[in-house]
Amino acid sequence: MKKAAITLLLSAAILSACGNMGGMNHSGKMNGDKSSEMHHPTGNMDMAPAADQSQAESVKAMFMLSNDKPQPNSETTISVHVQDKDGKAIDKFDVNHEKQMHMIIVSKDLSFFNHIHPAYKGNGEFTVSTQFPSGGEYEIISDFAPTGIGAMSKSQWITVEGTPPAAKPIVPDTSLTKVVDGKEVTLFLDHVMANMELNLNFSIKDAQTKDPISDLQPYLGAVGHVVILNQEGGEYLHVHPTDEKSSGPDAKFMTSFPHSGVYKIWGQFQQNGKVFTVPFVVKVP
Ligand SMILES: [Cu+2]
Repeated sequence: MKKAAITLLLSAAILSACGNMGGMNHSGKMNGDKSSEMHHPTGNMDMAPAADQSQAESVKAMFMLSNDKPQPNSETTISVHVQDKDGKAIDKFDVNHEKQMHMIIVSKDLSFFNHIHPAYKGNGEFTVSTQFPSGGEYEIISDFAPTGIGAMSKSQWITVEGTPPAAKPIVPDTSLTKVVDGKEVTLFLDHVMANMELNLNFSIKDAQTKDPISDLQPYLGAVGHVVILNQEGGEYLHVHPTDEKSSGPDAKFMTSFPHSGVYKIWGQFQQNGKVFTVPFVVKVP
C-alpha cells in the first residue's frame, strides 16, 4: 500500500446539548466534524483508517470545562466525553501515534497553537489540564479513533474570560524560511493547488552554523507532525510523514488542501528532547 485514499469528512454535525458546558460559545460556529485527512505511510501499523462520514456522524463528543468562566493563565481542565448516537459511552479507542487522543487548541486568529494529549479515564472520558494565554475565543479540536469505527475529529469553540488581544492578521508568508529555537526551517512545496496531492518538505538547519540537522528525534513515533487549519476554521488536516524514520535534515509529508484559501501550517519536530513548532501561512490558489 503506497498510501491510503484520502477521506474528507466535511459535515456540520450538531453537538448535542449539554447542561454543563462552561464557557461554550453557542452562538459561534460549531464545526462539529472537521475535514480530516490522514495518510498511512508504508509499514505504519500504528494508525487507524479514517472513519467514513456516516460513521463519524454517529459519534458525539461533548466538551466540558472545569470552570464555567475559564480565566486566562490559570489551569482549566477540559474533558471530552465520546458517545454513540444514543448517548452511550464509547469506551475503546485505537492508539494513533502513541496516543488515544490528540488535541489541538488554537486562538481564533490562529496566532496561538497548542498540541496536547488528554488522558483516557475510561468510560469514554478524556481529560487534560491546560492554560489559555489570554481572553477570547478558542477552537478545541480533538482527534481520536474509536475501535472498529476509525479516525475522526470533533471540535468545539469556547470563550475565555477577559479582553482578547487585537487579532493578528493571517498573512501568507513571503518567505518560507523561519527561525525557531535556533533552528532554521525552510518549507518546500512542490506545487500549491487546491484538491491536488502535494509534497511538503521541511528542511532543518542550525540557524547559526547553517549545518543541516540530522539528529531529529522521533516525536510521537515519527520524525514530525504537521497540523493544517484554514483561516476560516472548518478544515483540519493532521498529516503524518511519508518517511517516519527520517532523523533530518528533511522531514517529508504529503497532503492536499481541500479548497483554495489561506491555510496555516504548523510543523512539529523534536531535537535534544525538546519539541519545536514552526508555523507557516500559505495561500492556496
Ligand atoms: Cu498529538
